Amino acid sequence: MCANSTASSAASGTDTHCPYCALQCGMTLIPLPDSNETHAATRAGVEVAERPSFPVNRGALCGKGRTAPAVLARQARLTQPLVRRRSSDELEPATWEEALDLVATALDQTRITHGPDAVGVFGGGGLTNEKAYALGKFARLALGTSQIDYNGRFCMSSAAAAGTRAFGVDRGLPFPLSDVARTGCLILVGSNPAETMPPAMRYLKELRDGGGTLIVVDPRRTRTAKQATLHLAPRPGTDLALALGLLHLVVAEGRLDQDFIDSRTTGWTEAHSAAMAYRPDLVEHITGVSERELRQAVRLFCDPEHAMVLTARGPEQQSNGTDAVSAWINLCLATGRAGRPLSGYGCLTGQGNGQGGREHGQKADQLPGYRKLDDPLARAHVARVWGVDAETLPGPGRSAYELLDALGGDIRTLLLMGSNPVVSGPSAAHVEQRLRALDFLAVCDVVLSESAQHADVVLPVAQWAEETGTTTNLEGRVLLRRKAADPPAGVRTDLDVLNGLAARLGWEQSFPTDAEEVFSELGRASAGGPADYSGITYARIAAEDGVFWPCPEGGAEPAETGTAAGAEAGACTAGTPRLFLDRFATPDGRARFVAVMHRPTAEEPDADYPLRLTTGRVQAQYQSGAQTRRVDALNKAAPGPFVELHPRLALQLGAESGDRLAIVSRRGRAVAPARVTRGIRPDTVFMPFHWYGEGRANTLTNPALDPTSRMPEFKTCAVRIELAAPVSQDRNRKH
Ligand SMILES: Nc1nc2c(c(=O)[nH]1)N[C@H]1C(S)=C(S)[C@@H](COP(=O)(O)OP(=O)(O)OC[C@H]3O[C@@H](n4cnc5c(=O)[nH]c(N)nc54)[C@H](O)[C@@H]3O)O[C@H]1N2
Ligand SMILES: Nc1nc2c(c(=O)[nH]1)N[C@H]1C(S)=C(S)[C@@H](COP(=O)(O)OP(=O)(O)OC[C@H]3O[C@@H](n4cnc5c(=O)[nH]c(N)nc54)[C@H](O)[C@@H]3O)O[C@H]1N2
Ligand code: SF4
Ligand SMILES: [Mo]
Repeated sequence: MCANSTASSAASGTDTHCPYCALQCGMTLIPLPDSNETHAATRAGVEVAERPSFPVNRGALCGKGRTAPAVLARQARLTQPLVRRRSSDELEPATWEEALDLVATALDQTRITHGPDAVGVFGGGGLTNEKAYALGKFARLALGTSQIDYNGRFCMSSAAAAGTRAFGVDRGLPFPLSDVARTGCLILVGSNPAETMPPAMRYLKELRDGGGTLIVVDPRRTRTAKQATLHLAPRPGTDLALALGLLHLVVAEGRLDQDFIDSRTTGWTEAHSAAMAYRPDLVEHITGVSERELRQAVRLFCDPEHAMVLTARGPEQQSNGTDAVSAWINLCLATGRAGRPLSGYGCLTGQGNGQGGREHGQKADQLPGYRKLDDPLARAHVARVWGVDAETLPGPGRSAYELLDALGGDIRTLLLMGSNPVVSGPSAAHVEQRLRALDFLAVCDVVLSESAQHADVVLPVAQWAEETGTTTNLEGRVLLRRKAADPPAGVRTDLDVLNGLAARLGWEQSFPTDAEEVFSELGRASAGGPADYSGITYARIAAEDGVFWPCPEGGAEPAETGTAAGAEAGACTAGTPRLFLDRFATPDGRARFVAVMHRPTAEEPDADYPLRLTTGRVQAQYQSGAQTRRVDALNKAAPGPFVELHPRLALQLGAESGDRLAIVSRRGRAVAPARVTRGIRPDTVFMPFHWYGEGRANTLTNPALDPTSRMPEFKTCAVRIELAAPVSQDRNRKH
């Protein structure tokens, strides 16, 4: 059926993409000649080579991509199903038959005893489009539950919500990433690509080399911020006030693009009145960014012909995240920096399939093609493709954190596929306790993650280089990950797992195991929706190094479908590389201003918890670390948690680099060594969230949710710091 699904044995290697982040760097996997059974335990049968022809990363890879095959080796991963035995309360090896029977029985029993909504499903933005689609369909069809959501809720959901309300559709970047190098001024808000997407840094360098300017907004002086023309370092959680303050100055300094506002937007009057309250002195008071810096930012942003704003998790993972992104979008609209070549707003999506994973139905309120579950026409269309009555489809369910919080309450059984929330969820000790309170937990994973360790049944699955599937990168470019090696004996694909469970629940025919067959069904289900994939085929992706959605079936040939600007750029003419050049995706074709006002974070510092904790990433570890903490080279580069703090704060505490510090919030206490640096605000501390145990950052974080996106406030909570262990007396204290 699928020409690409057999392992390539070509000595020249197999072209594919990295398993990790949303840049989805192109790479070639070369078979290792001496990969025999002995070697297979400790190393993979392939190695990574550069693939310079792929236009996004042009050959460059970060250390995670280069070492990704290490997680294919047998010793790093699960190779047989595990079942918790009553006698020992331990996970012990089992056959696939037994494991699948147990899971199917638990799912079925829960439905019968407590109703279908007592079964929960939790997915991941790292799953391929085919898996995400099949998982959403499995929940609605085979389980009949409304209770499905996924970890993308913790990722870019605030930007998605703000993008949809402004532009009518949410595609992370509405233009190819390479456009960034040719704009006049780029504002990067709470984004640290030097750690999180290193190969993208070349576009920032090209921008600077070509005379463009870069503004970085980050409470920390990151390696990205060090490249900036101007670095603004607001207090965490105050981006909303900052963007409103910039808009206020744009008006005050006569920098509005009134023609653009009149011809291509609605809602300016209200947004304008809202912004007028944010005088520079007030904004300086809220954010800590000086009036002089605010004025400089407005000059840099408004002087050139083209300019862009890109947000990432900094402003988004806040209880005011959706409004914060709206405020940045308003700034773009008021200055005519949207819907034009080389200008616009975008969000840097995070996970490998962070874009596609949010389009095809593993989200609580969603049907494939970015359709809404509460839209009768969408229900009718998808029900037709699935061969069922639309009446039988459940309605929208709870958001990710609300779902996790309900485990052991009205949700009794959970199927977890593609996430490790015991490390990555907010208030993680509580999440862990909720997982333990379930009647039954089934986990499909590649490795025995910290969450899988709580399971009743663990199903070991194939990954990345061992199976074919598509992902959609941060530009909305649909890519083909090709199979390059056979999985170890004993593992099955996620599609096989869903098929095996569906068969036991009486739905086998609806869950094919061939990825290309699933993709073609996904295309039909998405037809006519905002994220229309119906014109995309594996062959077309292969021929064109990716196809940008929307790409309806029967649309013009690729070269014509690309807009004039797309054709001009040369590299990418497949599908729709650039959105909004003629009209926005709203009913009237106009972008919508949203009148937003600043509001403080859910937990402002006080006498007991006087500091702000923010969290994020380091280059050598990925997310919950489930995969990258199994790679020696990456552990060497980033061995464990730490807490970054300013020398002035360190002095107050009597601490220096290396001292064990206890960081305490209302949720709990974490311990990590100090890393003293001038590159952070003195009122703020930072921890990466990649580790479990005493250094787990998410023990501390606040699950306060944004009212629109339901995003938890990962990027700000109030903490205090104490020395965790006596400091030796004979040390020379200098900072
Ligand atoms: N090495 C590595 N790369 C990754 C990942 C990984 O885990 N490791 N994960 C991938 C995924 S899923 C994602 S979502 C992306 C995330 O990519 P990024 O968003 O670039 O990563 P973060 O480190 O979470 O946050 C970015 C910056 O936001 C800053 N920040 C904190 N609070 C605030 C605030 O209130 N306002 C502003 N303006 N900035 C703030 C932090 O100091 C940090 O430098 O990375 C992807 N790439
Ligand atoms: N404090 C704090 N917390 C955060 C964030 C933050 O900035 N600060 N960021 C949030 C963000 S943006 C994100 S995206 C989340 C991510 O956090 P998680 O959802 O925990 O993400 P991963 O660690 O990537 O977990 C993916 C799991 O799926 C497994 N896996 C990989 N590939 C496959 C596959 O093909 N099939 C199956 N079945 N399993 C697979 C991996 O082994 C791993 O166990 O963390 C969030 N948590
Ligand atoms: S930047 Fe992202 S996609 Fe590229 S090699 Fe690194 S982890 Fe992989
Ligand atoms: Mo993410």
